[in-house]
Amino acid sequence: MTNKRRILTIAGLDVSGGAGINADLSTFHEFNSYGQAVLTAIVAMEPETWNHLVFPVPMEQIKLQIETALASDLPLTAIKTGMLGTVEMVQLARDVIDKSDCACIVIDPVLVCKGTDEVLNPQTAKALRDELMPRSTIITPNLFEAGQMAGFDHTPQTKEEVEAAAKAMVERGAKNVAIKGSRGLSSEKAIDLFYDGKEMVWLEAEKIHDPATHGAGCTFAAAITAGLAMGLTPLESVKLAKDYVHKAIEHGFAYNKFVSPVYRPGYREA
Ligand code: PXL
Repeated sequence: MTNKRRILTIAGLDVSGGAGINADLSTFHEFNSYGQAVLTAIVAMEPETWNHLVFPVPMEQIKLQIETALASDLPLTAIKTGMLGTVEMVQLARDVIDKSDCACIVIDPVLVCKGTDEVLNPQTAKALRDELMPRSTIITPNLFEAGQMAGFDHTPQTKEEVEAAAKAMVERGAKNVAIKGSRGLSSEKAIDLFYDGKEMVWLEAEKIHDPATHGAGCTFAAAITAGLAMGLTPLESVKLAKDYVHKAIEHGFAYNKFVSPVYRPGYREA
C-alpha cells in the first residue's frame, strides 16, 4: 500500500448523493485513490419542497472520527474540506491539517447549499477565511463564497470583480485560487478563474444549461484534490477537474423535479 494515495475529506453527507462526501469519495476512487471521510453533518431534504435540513454531527463524534482517520501508519496524501458548519469544526479541521504535515490541502469553503438561502453564520465564514484559507494549497469558492473569502461586502459579478476577489484571497494567504464562475457570470461559456498569485487564467468549457444541476462544485473541488494527490500542479489539477466535472454534468440525470445531480462515472463513458 506504500504507493497508494490516501485522501481524507472532512465534509457533510448529502443524502441525495450529488454533493458532499459522495462527490468526494466517488471522485477519489475515480482517480485511483483511497478515500476516507470524516462526517461533519447530514443534509436531508424535505420531499415536498426540497428544503435542506442540516443535522450537525456532535463534536465529540467528529473528534473520534478524526482520531480514526489519523491512526494510520501511512501519511495522508491530500486533505479536502467541504461543509464545516461551525467555528469549532473549522478549528478542528485546522488542527488536523497542522498535525498531518500534508502538502495538498484543498479548501472548498462551503457556505450555502444550493436550493436554500441558508447561509452559514458569518463567524464560520470568517474562520474559514482567516484560519483555513492561509493553510490551503488551493481554495475553490463559488462567486458568493469568493466575495466572503476576499473580505468583500458584495458578491463579485463581473470578470474584473472576480479577478479582484482572487487577488484579495491570495493577499490573505491562499496559495492558489479556483473561482467557480460558471453560473453567476454572464458569459456564453462556462468560465472559471485560476490564480496563483502571478497569472490569471480563465478556463472555458461549453456551458450546459440546467438550473437543477447539483453537486458540480463539490465534484470540481474533489477532482482538484485527486489531481494534486497524483502529483499534478494546481493548474493542471484545475484543468483536469474542469474536464471531469463537464462530463459529469453532461451525464447528469433528473433525480426528481428539484435536482439533477451530476453523474461522475460519465467521465469514463463515451
Ligand atoms: O453543494 C454544497 C454542499 C456541500 N456539502 C453538502 C451539501 C451541499 C449542498 O447540498 O449537502 C453535504
